[in-house]
Order: sequence, then C-alpha cells, then structure tokens
Amino acid sequence: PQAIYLSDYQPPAYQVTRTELTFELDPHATRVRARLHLERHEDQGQGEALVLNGEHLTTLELAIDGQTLKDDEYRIENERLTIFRVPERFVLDTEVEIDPAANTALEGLYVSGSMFCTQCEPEGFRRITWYPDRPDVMATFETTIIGDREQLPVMLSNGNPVEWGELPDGRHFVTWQDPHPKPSYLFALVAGELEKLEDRFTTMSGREVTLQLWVEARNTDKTEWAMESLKRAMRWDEQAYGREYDLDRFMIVAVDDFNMGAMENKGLNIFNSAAVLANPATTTDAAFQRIDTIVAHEYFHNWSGNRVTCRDWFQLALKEGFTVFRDQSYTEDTQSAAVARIQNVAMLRTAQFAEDAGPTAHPVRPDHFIEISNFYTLTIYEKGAEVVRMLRNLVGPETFRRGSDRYFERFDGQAVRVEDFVATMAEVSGLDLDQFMRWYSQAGTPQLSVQGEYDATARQYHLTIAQHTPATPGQPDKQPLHIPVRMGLLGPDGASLELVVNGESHGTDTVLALQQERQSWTFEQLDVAPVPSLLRGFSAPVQLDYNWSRDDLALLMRFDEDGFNRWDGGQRLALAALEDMMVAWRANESMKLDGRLIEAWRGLLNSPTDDRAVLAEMLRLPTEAWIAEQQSVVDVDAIHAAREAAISQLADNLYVDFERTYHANQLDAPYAPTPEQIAARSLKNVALGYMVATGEREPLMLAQAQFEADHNMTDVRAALTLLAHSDASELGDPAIRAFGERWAHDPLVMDQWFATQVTRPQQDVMERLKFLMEHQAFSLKNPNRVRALIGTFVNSNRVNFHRIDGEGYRLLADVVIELNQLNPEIAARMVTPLTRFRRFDEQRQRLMRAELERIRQEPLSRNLYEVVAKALA
Ligand code: BAL
Ligand code: ZN
Repeated sequence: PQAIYLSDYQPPAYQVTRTELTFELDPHATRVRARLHLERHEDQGQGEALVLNGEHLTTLELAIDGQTLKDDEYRIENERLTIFRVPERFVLDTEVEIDPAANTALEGLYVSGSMFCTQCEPEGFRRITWYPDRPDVMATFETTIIGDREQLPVMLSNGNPVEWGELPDGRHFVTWQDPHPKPSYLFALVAGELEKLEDRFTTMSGREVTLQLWVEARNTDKTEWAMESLKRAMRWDEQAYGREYDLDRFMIVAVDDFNMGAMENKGLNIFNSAAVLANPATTTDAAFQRIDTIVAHEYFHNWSGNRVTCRDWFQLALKEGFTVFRDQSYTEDTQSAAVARIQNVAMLRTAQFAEDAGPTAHPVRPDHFIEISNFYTLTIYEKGAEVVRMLRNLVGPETFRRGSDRYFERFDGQAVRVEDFVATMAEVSGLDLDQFMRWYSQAGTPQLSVQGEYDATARQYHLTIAQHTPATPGQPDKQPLHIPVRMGLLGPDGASLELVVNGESHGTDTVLALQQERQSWTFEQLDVAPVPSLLRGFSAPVQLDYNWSRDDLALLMRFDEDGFNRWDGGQRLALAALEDMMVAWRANESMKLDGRLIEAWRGLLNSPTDDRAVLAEMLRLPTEAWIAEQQSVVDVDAIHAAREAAISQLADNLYVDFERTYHANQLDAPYAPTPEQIAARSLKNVALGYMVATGEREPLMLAQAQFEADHNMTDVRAALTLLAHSDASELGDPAIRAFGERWAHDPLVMDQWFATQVTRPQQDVMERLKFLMEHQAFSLKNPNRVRALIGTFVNSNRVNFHRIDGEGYRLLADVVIELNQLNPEIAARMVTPLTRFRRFDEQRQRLMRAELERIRQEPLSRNLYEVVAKALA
C-alpha cells in the first residue's frame, strides 16, 4: 500500500454543486442511482479527466448529459473511475449495486440487525456510489429512499423530508433535502422499524427545532437522558460560543453495530447505542456522563466540523481537537470541573503519552498516512484538544471567543486548514503564533526538567525550565515549542505566596511562556524557600520532571489552590511510595507502604470537603497504566504486586475511616445522574473497595447486600465487581450467574458483564475469557462486544494479558487475524497493545514480536498493514 502525503495536496479539478441520490434498499442488492451536477473548477485547465472514488461497487450504468459512456471513454482501475473527457459543466448519472448485508467493515451502507445505516467518515461514501469522496467537495444533497413499507417504515436522511408516498409491491418512498452544502463524509441514511422520542427546542433567535431520538422498540425506555443532554448542549453552545442550530429538525439514531462512538452527519447523527442509550437500571454513572459528553460533542460538530469543515483529512484535528475542547468545556461547566479535568488528563497522560512514545506516534496534523481511518487517535482528539486549550490560555477567554466568532463567520461553508484557525487567533490577539504552530507538526511528548534555587540573602527564587522533545519515528530532531506553564509558589505552611517579578506583582498564579530550550525566571521578595506548584490545571500536554520531596508533595496535596495540582501532588506522592514497594518486591522483601501516604489519606478522609467528587479521585491510587508510563522497562508484575499491597495496607490502616465514609455517603433519594449524587456514589464505592481489600468477610457481605438491593447499575456493578474479583467464589459465582441471566436480553448490560469478568486479577481469568468468547451473547462482528470482552482484557488486565507464557499475546493475535477479514478498522485498533512491545523485558518483547510477525504473514488490510509495519520497522 502507498502512503498519501499532505505536500501532494491538489484542489479538486471538479466541484459537485448538487447531488441527487436514489436508493432502492435491499439487504443483498441495494441499487444506488446518483445524479451529480459537476463543474470544472475555475482554476483548472481544460481537458482534465474526471476521477471518482468507488469501492465494492457493481457498476450498472454511467452516462454524461444523458449519453451512456462507451467502453473507451472511461476506465475503472484501483478503486477509481476515470472519465477521460468531460465538458466544463455537466450531469453525470451512475447506477451501482451494493451488498449492505455482506458489509462487516461497517463503513458505507450496511445492515445492523434489522436496520440499514451508514458510516461515511472518513471514506465510507465511496462504498455507496462513485463520487469525489473528499471533504473539500461540498454539495447540496437530495436523497430519495425506496424500501419495503412493512420492514422499513421509517427512512431517514439529512435535512428535511419534502415528499413521500406509496409505491406498488408494498414499497414506499421518501425524499429528503439538505440545503447546506456538505462533503460526502457527512451523508447519512437510516431505515428500519424505529420508534421515536420527540421534543422541541427554541433557539436563541426564536426558531423552533424538532428534536427526534430514533431507537428500536426494545430501547424506548432508554432515550430520555440523551434528549436532556442534547437540549443542554444546544443551549450551552448558544451561550458559550453564540452558535445556533440551523435546520428544522435534529435527529439522533441509535445503532447496535458501530465502529466509532457516534457520527455527526448533518441533521442526522448516528450513534453507537452504547453512546446514547441510558437508564438507571442498566447504565452506570460513568456511562451517563460519557453519553452526555458524546451527545454534546456530536452536536457541537454542527459548527466545528460541518459548517466549517476540513480541507483534507490531514486537518482532522481542526474539527476534532476543537470539538473535543468544546465538549470538555461543556462538561467542566455542567459537572465537577476539577474531576472532569482530572479524568481527561489521567487518560491523556497514560494512553496518549504512550501513543506519542510508540511506533505509531504522529503529529496532531500528520503529514502522511496509508489509511486515514487509523488516525482517529488520542493524539488527534485529545492532544488536539490540549493544543486548543493552550491557545485559549495564551490569548485569554474573551479574545478566544472573538477569535472563534470570526473563524466561524469567515470560513462558514468552507473546507479549511489548521492554519486558518490559528491565524484567526493570532489576528484577534495580536500574538505571534508561528512557533506555536510546531505543536501541530511535531510528534512526541515534550519533557520539561525544572530546577528551583532559593537565595536567602537576595530573598530570590530562581526557576529554570528546560524542554526536550524525544525523537519519534521519522522526526529525529525537534525544535523548542511555545509552552504555557501555569504555576504558583507555596510557603512551608501551605500559604500561596505572592509572585513578584521585576518588582511587579502577578498575584499568586501566573503563566510562564517557555519558548527557548532553557529559560529562567526570578521571583523576588521571598522570605522562605518556596515549594513550586507547576503546570497547574495541566496547562500543557508535557511530562514534568521536578524533584519534589515527599513532604513537599504532601503539602501540595493539602494546600495548593489549584484543585488539579492537589490531585496530582497526591498521585506523585503515591507513585513515590509505590516505587519503594516495587524495589522491595524485586528484592523479595516485604513491601511496606510509606506512612506519609497513609497519614495524608487519613487527613483527606477526616477533613471536611465540599467536593466529594474530587475526594473520590484523590483516593484512587495511580493506575497500573500510568505507573508503567514512568518506567523505562515496564515491570507488569512488580507494578501489580506493589499496587495491590498498597491498597491492602491503606485498607488495614484506614478501615474505620473508609467505613464511616461508606455509610455517610448512602443516598435515600431516587437515582438521578446529578453531579452531587454521582460524587456520593463514587466516594461510597471507592470506600467499599478498600474495605473489601482487607479480606474481611463483613465488607463482602455489604457488597452482596448492595448487589441484591439492586438500586441502580452504578451500585450493582461496583458490588458485582468486588464480589467477582474476590477469592470468595461462593459469593462471586452466584452473583455473576444471576446478573448474566437477568440481563441476557440486553447487549449493553452483557458488555458490562463481560468486562467485569475479564478484569478479574486472578490467573484463572484466561479460561474465563476463552469460555466467554464462545458465549451466545458474544460476536466478533459487533465492535462493542469485541471492545467489552477482548479490549477490556488486553487493556485493563495488564498482569494477565502480559503473562510470561505469552498466552495473552497469542489470543490477541488470533482475534486480530480474524478481525482483519471482518472489520479492518477494529482490527487495527485492537492490535495496539502488541505494537508497544519495545517497552517490555526481552522475553515479552520476543513473544509479542513473534505474534506481530505471525499477523504480518496474513493478507492484510491497509489498516492493519500500516500499524503492524510501523511496529516492526
Ligand atoms: N467524526 C467522527 C466521530 C466524532 O469524532 O464525532
Ligand atoms: Zn468528533
């Protein structure tokens, strides 16, 4: 397979001004007629051939201006249709046949259960019809759908329905018009036996919008939450960004088989059912929150993505980074802001940092790819959002809003580049953002090494920060970046100190603009040696290295005015304590947890707090994944052993505190996914987890009672996990059985059942996993099942996936080889843990590499080829 380069970009030779589509739906033989109104691009010379994309199409008809093309007037080769000579302005008619039921890749038009649905981003539309399938070709669409009246009573597409009626042979039709020119990746079609929840929204200028959430009949009791989220998101986007909805209706459809979380098709968002369906009996708090975020994210794309779209797929972060930043801000405004930030950063600095340090590392704007579907990554989405957040922090919130207003106004209806966004921010702020642009072109996580020196005589504190970005594949040498470092100084009593630079006060919190490889700042008028609080709010996506003492960390954890850094101080203190324990484990000595951590936690559990959500986060030890990120050679067994021992010692020492916390956070009120209730449940279940870790019988009985009380899925799942992961199989096994029988009819709950079982830390989990792969509720064809069972095991049960006999690796490779045939996009995602083999000891490296070599022997999809080739390079 060939790579495609950003530097080779050419504007399209022809524009489609209007696209008319007619679908005659049939599971195995759908006919698609397309009438494209084309015009030669004004800058292009005469005689340029017309080239269209198409994959898996059986071509039945090709005609220009009503004349069927002769064999020597066109060529179909390498998934391209080339028509040698075309007029300046013309109509192209095509008819193709496609097989949606055989489409297990879930790109283009496919069948999910009894429904037809589409996924066109990034390049799925070419599996539907011949088309210039690129985001810089924007046309209005008119779509007629013809289908069986009984089986497909509801048939939806983008925009508004303008005509409908009956046809002979039990069929009917509906025609949809979308007046907003759009690229083909935003096209959508859904047909099936669906029911709707309907609501209304009045926009800020007084326009009435009909909101519809379409689901299969069995899911009608799971639609309310997403509808509430949608209305909340619509209002927020008006208030925070001045963005108003622009069609008469906004539709969401829930689909069971879906590669992504959801898709922002114009006026017709299609959602993975896991990212939209919720009710208290089946859905955890975390899933409620995730749904809220995803509904908002897709809605926000209507402006950041649809009205202003990407010129080419290298610019993907233009819409994704900005939209993730927008959904993060929405969550920070509507939930606990500190917890939202903590959770996002925790994910970023484990998973995204790992990606940035691995063989598939790429810049936020890549400059080449083989398969663009492989670039829907944490780097594009999450680091892309961090880059936008840094911009906002650099220019200030008011200026950022003026910049975004100008960006939307100036580029409305256009397909643009990252430069257009950053240049608009530079223009409104007057800042020079040339160096900042390197964040888009340089891969890798910058490392900041910080040194502080107090000069008592001069009453000065000198802070020096050096930056270094490690080499990544294809980018051996890196340039210094423009990095905003938010910081403050604390006195030995925890008080925030005034920051005086060159005689000028900056309050107790300031942003340092690091632009050189090494830079120093001097803070004046200080009577004591301060403790620096660095990178507050995680002001830049960097690895920070500063040699805090454990007492300093305990001080930050207790007193820092920045909530994020209080959490981070606790995580760093815990990490230091865990490192001692890993050393002891390797030396075969007993692992003793640093008493400072125990005392710090005792303080947390006994100090009054008005933010229980943050407290719950602070009482979680660093994850195994984050601990692994800090090691040069990952020692999975030591990490697991140390972390388990730390949990058990915290539990033994603080039992009464956890017990009190558990009881104090019981709720009487009916379930609601409000921030207050979520915080209480989170804290209560964290406390119960520690109580169970003592190995005592009593807390296990509390877990069993909580499981049987069946109050809501958050509490049931937390209790089930504790029971199923304990050695008390007489409690765990019946609970697993009861849960599986009760929810056998609900695939989204069965996904939780799968995930709970395969995160069991004991070694017998591998047998359980193999058994569950044969379970009737499991299917390799459904991405949610694959993620719940296989994905959870390989990503969240590190100690068993990395078993030294290599059985975990073998199992994953077998699955990936099968998925390669069925669904290349999912195959390429699932293989990720094997591609990180260089992080492990020699034996594991050898075993993982051997599995990658075995995969490479297969006839590989472009998706999997690109990832495996990079890993083995
Ligand atoms: N555009 C693909 C799905 C999403 O990011 O919203
Ligand atoms: Zn998105």
